[in-house]
Amino acid sequence: MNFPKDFIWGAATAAYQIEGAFNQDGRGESIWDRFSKTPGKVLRGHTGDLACDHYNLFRRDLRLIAGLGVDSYRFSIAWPRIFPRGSGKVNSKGLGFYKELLMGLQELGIRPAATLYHWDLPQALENKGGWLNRDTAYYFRDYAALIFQELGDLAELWITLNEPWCSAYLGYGSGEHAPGIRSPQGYLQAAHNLLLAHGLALQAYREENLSPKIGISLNLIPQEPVSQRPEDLKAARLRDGFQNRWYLDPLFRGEYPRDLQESSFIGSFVQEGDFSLIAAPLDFLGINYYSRDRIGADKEGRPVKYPAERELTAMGWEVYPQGLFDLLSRVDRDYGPLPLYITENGAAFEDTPQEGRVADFERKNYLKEHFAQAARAVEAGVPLKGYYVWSLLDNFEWAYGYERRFGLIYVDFKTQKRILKDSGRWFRSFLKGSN
Ligand code: IFM
Repeated sequence: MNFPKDFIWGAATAAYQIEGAFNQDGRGESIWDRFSKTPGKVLRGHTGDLACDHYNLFRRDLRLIAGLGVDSYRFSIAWPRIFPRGSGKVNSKGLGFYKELLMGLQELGIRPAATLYHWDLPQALENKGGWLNRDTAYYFRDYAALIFQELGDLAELWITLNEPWCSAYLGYGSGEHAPGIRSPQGYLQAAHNLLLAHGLALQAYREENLSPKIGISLNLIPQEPVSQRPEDLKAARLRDGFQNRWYLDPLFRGEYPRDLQESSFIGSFVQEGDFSLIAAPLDFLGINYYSRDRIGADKEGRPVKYPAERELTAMGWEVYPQGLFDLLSRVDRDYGPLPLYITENGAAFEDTPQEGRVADFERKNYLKEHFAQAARAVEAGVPLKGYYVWSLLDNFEWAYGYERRFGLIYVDFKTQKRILKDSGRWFRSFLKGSN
C-alpha cells in the first residue's frame, strides 16, 4: 500500500462517547444526557455518565495515543462544557479542559483535529426547539466564535459538524437518537438549520484569520442500484439524494438537489443569503465511510433496501471496502477538486478479551482492506490527505450503549482498564512501516 509521505494517519473519538464526567466542573446537560436517561431509548439503559472517564483519565489516554504512533488525534468539544446553557456565561473549567488536551497533544507531537459538534446539543437549547429552531444556528456561531478565539491556533484541522444527516434524521426524523423527535418535515428543517450553523461558524472562523484548516464531516453512504433497470436506478438516485446529495449539493453547489426540490417544502425554511453562507469555500471535506446500501424499487417504484451480499459487522452493516474507493472517486469527480480526509472508518465486532489479549482479526482485516482502497484512490489521483480510524477506544455507541465496540483499544467499563487489541497492534506496526 502506497501513501504519500505527508499522509496523516489518526484515530478518532467524540466527547459524549468517551468523556463521562457528565456533571463535573460545571458541565451543563446535553440532549444525550436527557435522552439516554429516558427509559427505552438506549439499549440496557446505558448512559454516557461515566463512559471511558476520559475527562479524568485523559493524560493516560494521551500516552496511549502516542504509543499507537498516529500523526493526529480527532476528538470533539462538548458544547455544554463550554456554555452549560447553550449560550450566555462561559464555563472556564470546560474551556480549560480542552486547552490542556490540545497542549498535551502538541507536547507529544500529535496533530489535533477538533470537531465542534458531535451531537451533544445543550438541553437548554433543545428546550427552545433545538435544531428545529433557526436561532440554534446563531447560538452555534457564538459558541464556535468563542472556541476559535480561545483555541483556534491549537488545532490543525477544525470540523464544524460531524454527520449532520445523523443529527437531523436520527434526531428529528426517525427519533432513534436524541432528542427523539419523529417528524419527516422537521427532519429537513433541522438539516437546514444545521447547514446554516455550519455556514455561520465558517464565517466566524474566516473572520479570525486563522491558519489551521476548516471543513465538515459527512457520513456518506453509497446507494447502489441492485440492477440497471430504470426503476432501480431511479430508486437508488432518490435515496442518494436524501442521504448524500442533500448535504453535498448545498455545501458545494449552493442549492438543494434539483431533482428533489419539487417533492420537498424547502421554501418554508430557506431564507435569502443562507446558501451563500452554506456554500462558502471549505479547506477540506471529511468523509465518514462504513458501508453501502443496496437499493431497488418496489412495485410502486419506491426505494427499498436489499439484503447485503457480504459479511456484516456487529452493527449489521455490510463490509464493502470497494465502496470507499467508489465514494472517494465520486466525491472528487462531482464536487472536487478539494482535499479530502476520511474522518471516520472502522467496524464493530464482538470482542472477548482472553488472558489480556483481544484477538480481533475481523477488525484488522476490515481496516487493512479499507486502507487498500484508500491507497487505490490516492493512486488514481484523488486528493486524499488523511485517514482517521473510528475509534481510538471502545465507547458509548449511542442507541446501542456499550453493546457495540469499535475501538482499537478495548475498554473494560467496570475497571476502566484499557487493552490494545490485535487490530491496534497491527495498526501500530502498519504505521511504523513494518506491515
Ligand atoms: O460512533 C459513531 C460516531 O459517533 C459517528 N459515526 C459513526 C460511528 C459508528 O456508529
